[in-house]
Amino acid sequence: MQDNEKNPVVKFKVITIFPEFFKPMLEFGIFSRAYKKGLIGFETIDLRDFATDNYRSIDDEPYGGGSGMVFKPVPLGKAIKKAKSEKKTKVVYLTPSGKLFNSDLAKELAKEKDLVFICGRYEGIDQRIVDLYVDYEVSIGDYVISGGEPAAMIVIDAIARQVEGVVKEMDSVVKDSFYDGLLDYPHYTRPETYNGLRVPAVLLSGDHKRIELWREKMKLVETLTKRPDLLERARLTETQKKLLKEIKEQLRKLT
Ligand code: 6GU
Repeated sequence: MQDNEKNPVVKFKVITIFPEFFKPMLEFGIFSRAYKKGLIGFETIDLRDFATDNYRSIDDEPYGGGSGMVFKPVPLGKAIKKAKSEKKTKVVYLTPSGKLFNSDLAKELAKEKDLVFICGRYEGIDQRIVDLYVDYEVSIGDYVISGGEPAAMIVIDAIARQVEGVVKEMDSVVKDSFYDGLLDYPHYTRPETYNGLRVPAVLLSGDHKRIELWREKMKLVETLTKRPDLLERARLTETQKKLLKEIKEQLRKLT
């Protein structure tokens, strides 16, 4: 898959044995629109093109024995060198042993101009590639999936959303879950009553100040009830701290 000719804000390059995996990203949704507008660059690099034998083999048995196969350093090293055309390229290796990906890391990586992603398969890649070339080892969660490709898609999409202009209204990115370390407030649309459940009255009041306050409060309620761990790390504003105190007091009264 070749990159478009425009001058993107961030360029993503993915080293993979399954380039076809990424085609839908360029066909549907927000990422595809940003790519077509030239805001973001995207390119896949087929690892097998860098194989050094007639069988196009890119993996081998692990030294020391054991199960699974390991990506050989020679083809992968060549693919990385090809991908690292620009000086300031950063290399991201997707692995369950990596640092847990989150909104802060997405924002940090969105400041880069040129990012290369290595999608592992099998037991992993030769450690010397990590030692020599990898800047970030990134995991998408505490579970194992069969290859780095779906993880790369997730990480790339999340980074792209932080690039100015990719999401039409940056306002909606700022209000997304996690942007300020909290979960989002609940959303409602027509009809007013659905299966006997009414939309919260405040949202129909037309009183924007009250609606804002309700939403701020609900973000805290959502986070407190579903992800209390996030609250410990979130840097709350004075207003949020006050609201949280009120919420906790109300909850205490209920129990
Ligand atoms: Cl990045 N890759 C694989 N294979 N499994 C994972 C992962 C990545 N993150 C969590 N599990």
